[in-house]
Amino acid sequence: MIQLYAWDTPNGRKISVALEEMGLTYRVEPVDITKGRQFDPAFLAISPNNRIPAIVDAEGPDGAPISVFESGAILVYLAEKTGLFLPPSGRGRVQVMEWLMWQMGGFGPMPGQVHHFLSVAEADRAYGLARYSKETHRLYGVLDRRLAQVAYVAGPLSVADFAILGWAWRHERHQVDLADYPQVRRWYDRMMERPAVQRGFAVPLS
Ligand SMILES: N[C@@H](CCC(=O)N[C@@H](CS)C(=O)NCC(=O)O)C(=O)O
Repeated sequence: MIQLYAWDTPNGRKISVALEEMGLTYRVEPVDITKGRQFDPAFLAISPNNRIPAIVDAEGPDGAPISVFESGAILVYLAEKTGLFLPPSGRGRVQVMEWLMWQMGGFGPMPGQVHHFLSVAEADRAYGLARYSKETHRLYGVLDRRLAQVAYVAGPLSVADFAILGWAWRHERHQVDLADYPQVRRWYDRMMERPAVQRGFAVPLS
């Protein structure tokens, strides 16, 4: 049994989608980040950066419990545990890692800043919103060009798609119209048609 510490956010949804796609049994432990529960000492013991998501797997690699924080590390951990959605070596693995790191370093932090600047007083908004919106659109363009060449970001369906999907799910909130990115639209619709993805987005996280 895996415990998923999460909230209903892009980074939380990446993991619920992955757990469903991998067919793993898990229990959700909601961490209400709107009430500061991410600073509770018990949560900090497994997630020292006071962010969701985190997991505790009662059966770690050596049979003993293990906790994992950072969504990218969790996705790699779960993929290696199950042998799914991440090749064990070679070029295929490199491509998954490239696109997973691309998401973790950009396609998440940048739209996240758009969400932030949309929420601040108008007087404080203009520079930050313009800067991070421009960068968010650049990243959607990168993704669109990639998806013109391949069905999924790393070729076969992988944990990198789950990571990117968590943020693309919020495209309306960061004011991106998928009609401007037709390859992303095609990929997004195809991903969202998957029954396990639908379960991953439906499971209550809050
Ligand atoms: N790099 C981290 C980012 C996680 C993150 O930013 N989580 C947000 C919710 S999506 C959070 O927990 N925020 C609480 C806070 O800022 O204190 C990951 O991918 O796991």
